[in-house]
Amino acid sequence: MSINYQDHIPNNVDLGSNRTLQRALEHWQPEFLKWWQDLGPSDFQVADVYLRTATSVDAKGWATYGYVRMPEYRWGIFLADQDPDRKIGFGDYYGREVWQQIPGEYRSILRRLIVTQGDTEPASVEQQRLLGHTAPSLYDLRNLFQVNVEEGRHLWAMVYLLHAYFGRDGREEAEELLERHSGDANKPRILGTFNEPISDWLSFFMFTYFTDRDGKFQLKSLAESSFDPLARTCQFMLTEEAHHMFVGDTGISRVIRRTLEVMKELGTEDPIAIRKAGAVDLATIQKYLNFWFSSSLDLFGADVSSNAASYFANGLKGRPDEMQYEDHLASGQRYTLEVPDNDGGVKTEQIPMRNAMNEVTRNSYVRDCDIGVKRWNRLLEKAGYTTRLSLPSTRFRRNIGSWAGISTDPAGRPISRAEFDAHKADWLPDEADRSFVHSLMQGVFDRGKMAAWIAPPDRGINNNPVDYEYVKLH
Ligand code: BYC
Repeated sequence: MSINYQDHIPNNVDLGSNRTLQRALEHWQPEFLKWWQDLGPSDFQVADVYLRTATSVDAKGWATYGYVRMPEYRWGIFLADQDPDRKIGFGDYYGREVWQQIPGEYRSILRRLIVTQGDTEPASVEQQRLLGHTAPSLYDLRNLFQVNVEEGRHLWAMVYLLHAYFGRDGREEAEELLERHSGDANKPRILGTFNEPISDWLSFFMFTYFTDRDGKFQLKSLAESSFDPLARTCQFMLTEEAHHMFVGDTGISRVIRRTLEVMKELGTEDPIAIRKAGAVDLATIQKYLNFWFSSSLDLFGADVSSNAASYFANGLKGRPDEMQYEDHLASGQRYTLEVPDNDGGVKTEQIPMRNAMNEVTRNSYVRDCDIGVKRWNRLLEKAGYTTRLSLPSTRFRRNIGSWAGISTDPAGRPISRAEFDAHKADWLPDEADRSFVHSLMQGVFDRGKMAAWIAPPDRGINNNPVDYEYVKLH
């Protein structure tokens, strides 16, 4: 079904034929807009931003580009087309018809999953709300706002499911999605990473590389769901999500490229000299990487999870790209896990495969993260330097799962708390690192100009030049 833009809420779910649902969502819409004004991007609401807007769910030509004031963005409800032959692809209901309605016994766990997913979307907008003021260029400012409006749309995607399939409970959850706030001591966002401040652009690029990539893997897992409307919703969200990770990937590449230029110009790798010249030294980049990667690893949940086992059994949430696995039941298999032996070492444990689904997904995620790191390292190699960036071990600085609270070095070697504390500033950004990075954050709003700590992108958006007026400030 094509997207109907005449409706108050653009949609391809024939909202007009369900007056009750339409009214409920129209009631939520002003609350969303109020939230956007209060906690969305600070200022810039009257700027004309060169944004893409979804106009169809086809893989080709699904979006148009044009100047939009953010509060006028057409946030809508778009589900990938229904496949009438789609069957449940894994778990105890393998091979049966997918569900168009939720079986009563799974209502509350499915609601919890949808709420958790939904909660991350406005959280990230809240985390990034002040970044516009320190954008390194109009190109970057536009990308920030593109990411923000699409996270807003992803919130709409989850709110639609809550309203359409969960009755009164769903409507209440939708309201609460606007009541919890990132970093709020009394009503924080559900998952840890989404309460971390993002107050500089290096963190923003790390977040869009590492944390949005968690989004990719969670959405892929939900796109396999036995509950078909959720699967179709997530399929389309993945189309938009790709750009967010691109922003992170190219953002980090551009920071590194600029650092390398400065290293070449100065003929030194000395971090102090590089900082003095206004670029981010590689050690600091590694520390930010360590911070955001380890925080994002926690988002996959515990490595041994009975929740994950029941999601898999019920078909509600599977493995990303389930098709790549031979055995879609995973009932007799076991998974070998490395866990702390509580004596300063490591031991292995065998657990049922279904209980290890969070870990399986986390492993796929780590492999995907590593692709970017390899690409960044090629920049270092080509420039003739031996320093390399790397992902820390999945045991490092964990707060969820078997390694939660266990001190290790970035290689994953268990160490004493005292040793960890002694080295902490070598591995993770400290106050001095953060204030240095903050000192670089000065907004650059002249057309075609770029802050000195980051290289320009290779190309602009939608075939426009890099110096295009991506945001018209008034
Ligand atoms: N922080 O059995 P466990 C995105 C909770 S990002 C705090 O280990 P389970 C985006 C967990 O909720 C993708 N709490 O975990 C990116 C559970 O609580 P309840 C977001 C945590 O349930 C950038 C309890 O611990 N989508 O889209 O197997 C910008 C025991 O849980 C954390 C999803 O997460 C944590 N890190 O799996 C914008 C998908 N980790 O329920 C957007 C939906 C776990 O007992 N969520 N807990 O009170 C899920 O699938 C699962 O809830 C999780 C955890 C993967 C998060």
